[in-house]
Amino acid sequence: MATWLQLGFQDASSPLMEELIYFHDYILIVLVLITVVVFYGLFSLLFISFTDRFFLESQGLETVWTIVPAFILVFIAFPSLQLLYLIDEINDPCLTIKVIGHQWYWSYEYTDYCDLDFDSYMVSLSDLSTGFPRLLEVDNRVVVPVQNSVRVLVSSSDVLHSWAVPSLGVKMDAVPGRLNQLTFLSPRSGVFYGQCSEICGANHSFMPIVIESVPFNVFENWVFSFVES
Ligand SMILES: [Cu+2]
Repeated sequence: MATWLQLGFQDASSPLMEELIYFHDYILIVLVLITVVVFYGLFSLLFISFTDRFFLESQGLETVWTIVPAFILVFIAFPSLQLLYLIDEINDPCLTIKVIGHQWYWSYEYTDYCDLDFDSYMVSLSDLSTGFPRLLEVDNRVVVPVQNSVRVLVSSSDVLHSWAVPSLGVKMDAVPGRLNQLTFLSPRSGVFYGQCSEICGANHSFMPIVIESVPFNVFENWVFSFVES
């Protein structure tokens, strides 16, 4: 969960997010190096008196400042593509959840074990218990088994929404008439918060996502309790 004045990413709760943060840090190192070199060049132009104002053409110099950036771009492009394909990987999921975006709540369907479906509304401020995060808690959480690959099918019944959980490193557009797919795996138990990430109307800010990652037997009990009630 994001905390007050947090500027960086949330802590990773999935291998995917760990890779994303690692890639982000790597890009930042490249970025800082380039910025330093460019600014050094700019300021040295202002302050040194050795500049040759009649220096017109240099094939050698132009070759160098074309090849070097191209080389740097290759070193960014390959890890980027690798990560892109890693995100798309569907690796034998143990569970499939269908998520439908509505104005303004999410509904979830578990159809692997039985016909289990429910709506997930935000808990309003007046109903919120002490200790729960404001505008992020929902009445029905999405419960998933820990250490298992979970596939999520995302769609919408009305307008564009986006199902996003930052600490798991997932964000998928919910498009009416289209079924999008993502997978995540949470190696640790916990509660992960997310929000709709595509502006969808007046209550866009009030349709959060809460994922509860629990051991498999707890997950089974949750499924049974749902079916019995
Ligand atoms: Cu929205």
